Amino acid sequence: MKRRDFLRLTVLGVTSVFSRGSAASKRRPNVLFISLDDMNDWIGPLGGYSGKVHTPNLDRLAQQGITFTNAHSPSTVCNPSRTAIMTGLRPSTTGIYDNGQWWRPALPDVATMPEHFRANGYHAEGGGKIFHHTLGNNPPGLWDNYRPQVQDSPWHYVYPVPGQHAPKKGVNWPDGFPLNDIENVKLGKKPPANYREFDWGPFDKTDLEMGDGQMVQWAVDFLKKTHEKPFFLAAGTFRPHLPWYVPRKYFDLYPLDRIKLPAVKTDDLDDVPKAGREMAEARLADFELVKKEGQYKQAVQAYLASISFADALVGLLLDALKECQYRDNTIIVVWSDHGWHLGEKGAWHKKTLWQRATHVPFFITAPGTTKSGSICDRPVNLVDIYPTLIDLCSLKAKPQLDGISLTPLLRNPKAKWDRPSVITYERGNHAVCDQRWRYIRYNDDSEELYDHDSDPHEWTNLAKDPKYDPVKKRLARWLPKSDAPPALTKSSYIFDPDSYTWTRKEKKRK
Ligand SMILES: [Ca+2]
Repeated sequence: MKRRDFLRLTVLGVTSVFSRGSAASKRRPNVLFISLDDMNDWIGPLGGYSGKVHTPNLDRLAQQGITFTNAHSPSTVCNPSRTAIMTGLRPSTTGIYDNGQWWRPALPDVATMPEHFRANGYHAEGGGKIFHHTLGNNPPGLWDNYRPQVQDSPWHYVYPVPGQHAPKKGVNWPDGFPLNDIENVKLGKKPPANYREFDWGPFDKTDLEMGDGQMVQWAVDFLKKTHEKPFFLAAGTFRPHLPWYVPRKYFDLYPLDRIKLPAVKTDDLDDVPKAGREMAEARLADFELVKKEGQYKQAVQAYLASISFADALVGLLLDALKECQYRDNTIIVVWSDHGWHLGEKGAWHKKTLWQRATHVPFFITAPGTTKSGSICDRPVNLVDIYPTLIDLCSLKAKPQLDGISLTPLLRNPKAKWDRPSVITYERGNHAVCDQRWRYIRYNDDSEELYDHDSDPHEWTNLAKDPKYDPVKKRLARWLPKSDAPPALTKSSYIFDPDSYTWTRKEKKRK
């Protein structure tokens, strides 16, 4: 080796050691963690709606970083999905399968994402719907500061007021309830299954007057301030969750004569096993009521308006980040807790294992790691967020988590990726999705198999065709090895909102 080359290598070596040292001493990245509620894939970057949808801010976000076009939620209802995302543990590991269970008493020692960030020197602040919104799911002590949800709807009757963990008394009915004028809703009769949320219509309010808008304003104010520690800032909107109340201008984006209804095949469920049909039919009466009342287009319009409202709120957060001192050192993660059926496969609501319920918006912008405008069609799951953030923020590893870090895909969206995405709804029912197929196995061993290359609507169940046995076998290997027994239901506890404690009810003595 010539002396000059030796010197050059030495200098390079010294330089790289130096830069590693300076990177380690550099402030770790902040995280802006945005959660959306019940937002399916009817958004610009995912193209799930056949008409024109207005999501300019999610479109802009897609341009900034990476869009996962084949991302799925861990479950298809709020509490199990959010518990899985925030603990990094699937429902089949925790036994949290539905909204009728409290996650904290079932998992007293599990460190949730904000707790793990705090244990690693971060300031963690949360607002709005991050964990499930009903009483008993937002225990104090998870965050350095938590700003409870402000509701615009009757959900308020079970929800704490800001700064308190106790429930607010009384019901927050909007003037003129129900705005959709459905008689049964007015009378509080079934169907619908839950009349308190079964409503839609415009509010004459500004974005920031809405509960979600107030939460976003709080997050914007947070970003404007100077923070000593790196932060994990979580902001969760409630829309597009029912009831679909949003400012009027979002309804005006979707004239009724331009509303496209989802494609539905009339005999679609004939080749679906009983377990799947029961999931589809759980809210059949709700769907029939929508149609009988002549409200189908209005409901689709209101859902789209709610998507566009939530999109505008994401835009306020993106703008605030762009204008603040943290713009170059903040990771942005945006996700929705599951999708929503508006008639696809005859289903209304969530709680199925099909594409419209499991396929979700999911975006990450990680300065220095993601490239702008990347698209990744590898199958991923939101349970992967926790290990990904551990990786990106150099937090202490948690090898027991169920997901895996997505950083290889953040760097190279086309990286080889054999791992499918697994979705669970109730005990022992799972879907396994890879880049082409969806395999569903229910807890009675009945099955479905769909080929997305030829059947994007999942209309033809191929599970009974022996030709596809190798596909089923390959995907079945990824089914959870065990299905944890369900955690205790809420009825097993007495919950005291003032002390925020859950006490097991004593078993009745003879
Ligand atoms: Ca939800």
